[in-house]
Amino acid sequence: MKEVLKKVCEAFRIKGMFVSYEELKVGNINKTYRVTYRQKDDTLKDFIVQRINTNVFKDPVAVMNNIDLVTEYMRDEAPEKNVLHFHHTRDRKTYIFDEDGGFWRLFSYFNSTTYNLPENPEIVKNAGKAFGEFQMILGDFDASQLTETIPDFHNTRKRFEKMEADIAADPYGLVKDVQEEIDYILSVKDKACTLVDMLAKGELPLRVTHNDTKINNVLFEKGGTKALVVIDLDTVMPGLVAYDFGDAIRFAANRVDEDSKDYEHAGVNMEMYRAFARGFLKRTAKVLTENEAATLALGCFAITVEQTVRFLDDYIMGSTYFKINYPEHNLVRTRCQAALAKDMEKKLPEMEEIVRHYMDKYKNRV
Ligand code: GN1
Ligand code: MG
Repeated sequence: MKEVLKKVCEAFRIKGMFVSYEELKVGNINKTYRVTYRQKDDTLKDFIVQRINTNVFKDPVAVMNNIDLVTEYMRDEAPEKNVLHFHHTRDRKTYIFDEDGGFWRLFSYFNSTTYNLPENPEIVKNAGKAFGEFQMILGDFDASQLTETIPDFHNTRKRFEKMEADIAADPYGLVKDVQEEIDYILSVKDKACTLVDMLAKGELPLRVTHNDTKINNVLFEKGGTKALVVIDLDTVMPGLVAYDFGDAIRFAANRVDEDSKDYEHAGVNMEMYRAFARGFLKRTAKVLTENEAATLALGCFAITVEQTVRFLDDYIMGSTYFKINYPEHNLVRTRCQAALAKDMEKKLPEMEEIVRHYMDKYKNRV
């Protein structure tokens, strides 16, 4: 691995001496390494080197073009903010292909801390602000410039259709073991598809969204609560604001980790929900439409059901999409998401009330 990483770093014109590398176990899709170089002045400098999963991102060049456009726009629009900085090769590209067709990119490492299940509401509120702000900075970005790198990424109805076809095909004979999960998901199909149906009817606007608002995609100052930068721009595409809001809640306000087998304890931590809603709405309340505000809480449920569908579908199809550590990993993830979705359904009125509260509070502030 060392030789491969060294070559990638050389292609991106990293100077000095290769010291060490470490694979970072983050993300379910790409491979990520932190590489350390000793520079001329004897100091150490870290870089993040990533191999993009081209099974998931079929057109990785388009992914990088999207990122170039978005980061350039953000630097121009909000020069005081941190933005990811991808390094260029000699021929001014932000990526290289290796001899095996592997697709690589490199960016400077931020000395920072990430959180998966923060217990401190201040951190969650600040993540809400960071994602809300991200949304606002890109408010006037011309979405038609972006390639839809994963078509229908958060089209919940299409996700259901694909899963139902895969259940019918059942190539590995696994369906018989997951009937309970299937029954639950299908029973909430229409409710979970409410937002995409509203979008199709023109009742919700399409915005430029992040589409992967897990809290570990926000880097915080080392050991602290201040958000530094939003990362993982691979899926920045046109989307629904409620799905960005919802995906963040799905991950950061769950009582247990996404990979947890402790399904019984999965559920919304309302303190964290409130904290995120507060931060997010502080930044976005002024521009959200009535319908958007009214569907933010439902968006949490919708994206959680969608994620259940995606994990279950991958399980049925032999787990080729999400990285797994053991054969039932995607089934465990399915059960955990389903338990969270059930708890969200119960708490929906309370979740809606909290959104309304912060909408009223921040909408008319100057
Ligand atoms: C994947 O790789 P990561 O962790 O950034 C996935 C998201 C899922 C998430 C679930 C391109 O994100 O959509 O919500 O796993 N990314 C892609 O943890 O499918
Ligand atoms: Mg991602």
